[in-house]
Amino acid sequence: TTAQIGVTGLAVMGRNLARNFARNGYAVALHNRTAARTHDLVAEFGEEGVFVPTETAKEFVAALERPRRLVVMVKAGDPTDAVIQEFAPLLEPGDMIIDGGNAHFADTRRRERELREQGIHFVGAGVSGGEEGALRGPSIMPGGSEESYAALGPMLEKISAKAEDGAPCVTHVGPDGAGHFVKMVHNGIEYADMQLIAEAYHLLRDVAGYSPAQIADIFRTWNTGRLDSYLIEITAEVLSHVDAATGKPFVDVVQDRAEQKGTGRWTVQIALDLGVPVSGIAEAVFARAVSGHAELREASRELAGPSARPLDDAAAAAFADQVEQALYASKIVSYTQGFQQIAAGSEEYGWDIDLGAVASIWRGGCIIRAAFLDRIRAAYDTRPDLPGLLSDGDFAREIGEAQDDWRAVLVQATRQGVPAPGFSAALAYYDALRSARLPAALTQGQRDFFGAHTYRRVDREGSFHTLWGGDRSEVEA
Ligand code: NBP
Repeated sequence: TTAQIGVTGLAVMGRNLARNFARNGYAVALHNRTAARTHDLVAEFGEEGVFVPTETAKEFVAALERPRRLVVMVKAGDPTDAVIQEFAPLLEPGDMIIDGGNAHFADTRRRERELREQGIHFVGAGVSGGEEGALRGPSIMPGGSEESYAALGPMLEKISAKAEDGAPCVTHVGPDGAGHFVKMVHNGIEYADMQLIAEAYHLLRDVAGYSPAQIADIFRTWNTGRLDSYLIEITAEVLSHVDAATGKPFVDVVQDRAEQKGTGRWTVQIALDLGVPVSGIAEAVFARAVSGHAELREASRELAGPSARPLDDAAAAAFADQVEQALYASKIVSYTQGFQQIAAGSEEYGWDIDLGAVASIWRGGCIIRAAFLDRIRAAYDTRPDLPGLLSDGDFAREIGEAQDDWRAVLVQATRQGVPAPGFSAALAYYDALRSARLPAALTQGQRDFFGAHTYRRVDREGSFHTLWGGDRSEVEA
């Protein structure tokens, strides 16, 4: 049998992706560095579809119809380069290598450029949804050439998740590294979403005094409204779970140190390079870092805290409603920032990314899937040149309606000493954008004072410098 597609790298993601292709009627060639994984897959799931197991790179390549479609699902970084080096010499012009791993987009750009010289299409494709998504339908963010998408798109559309309106959660994001860039920002937004939810939980617990089970119910209620999303849904599941060994709430027996694999950090690093303020994502990455500083936290436990007391029952219920407003408003801001970063990357690298299409393919399959994304899609579809989500009339109105409660939540958080870095960073961004005048004028004055860095005036064109060390007269620079 010749296979229409091949998957190399059959750990949890690759295996499930291969099964997904097979279940959708494609003949799938299989390969893994360690052949045992290949044989295990066929032994366990062989009846799900047509699999062509192979052991060597040569056999694998020979099993594929031309032009070849070769999906690489190995550990990101050096293993991906090793696999490319192994297969590229065996391929012919027109063949496609699809990297579905979590590659850094700069690596994807380099690999695409190198393979293009050989006539091979390299498609860096972000895949979101974890192992369950890989099997039942992920959100897929492919970059690479138009030509490769023409050959791959229909297959990807078939195996991808479908949004509620039936639209496949895959689109050609843009050339070279565009897909992995968008996947990176997706993960950054995921970090921000998780942090905001964690803050809401923390406030409901330590300010309002609710139990994890009660908070699970609050999240379940929220999930029937505008916050309806996968992350809110699983939050309720996690919060209502009881540890079998101790009978305690599960969240109380897990160590409070959040780990990370690095895509959130990449998002912030790249945002710094691009000069895009993704403060919500940055606070989420830093919050995980703070949680991990065990010694520092231990040494700081005796630091003075506020004397305020938790709210009484009536106040707690009202506060919970306010937290919903704060969470929603902060979420609007973190998506505003994330989409801003995609727009900036698109501009910097000439990707011409359709922001509405990105929102559309995140509606299903991926971790941040939510009803909310349909609204973002609509906002960009109505106005593709939207300067930012906060410029959309509906989002502006909603955040305006939420802002009093949002501020009230932060007042309580501050008074009671509960950290809410995500909520506060989001509000600071909102207030900064709203401000007619920012203190940046003073910053410019200081820079001119100590470094003669010059400034621009509000009333005249040109660059100016004040002779701070002399008679303080102004000169044109
Ligand atoms: P891993 O990231 O754990 O990678 C294991 C696979 O890489 C195995 O097939 C292994 O072969 C292969 N491999 C390694 Br390690 N070094 C190799 C080398 N030098 N040459 C050839 N093969 C090599 O697997 P995963 O968790 O399934 O993830 C696959 C990719 O998908 C990663 O890039 C990951 O970041 C991404 N991703 C994961 C998730 C998720 O939820 N796990 C979600 C979205 C994306 P072996 O069997 O011979 O050791």
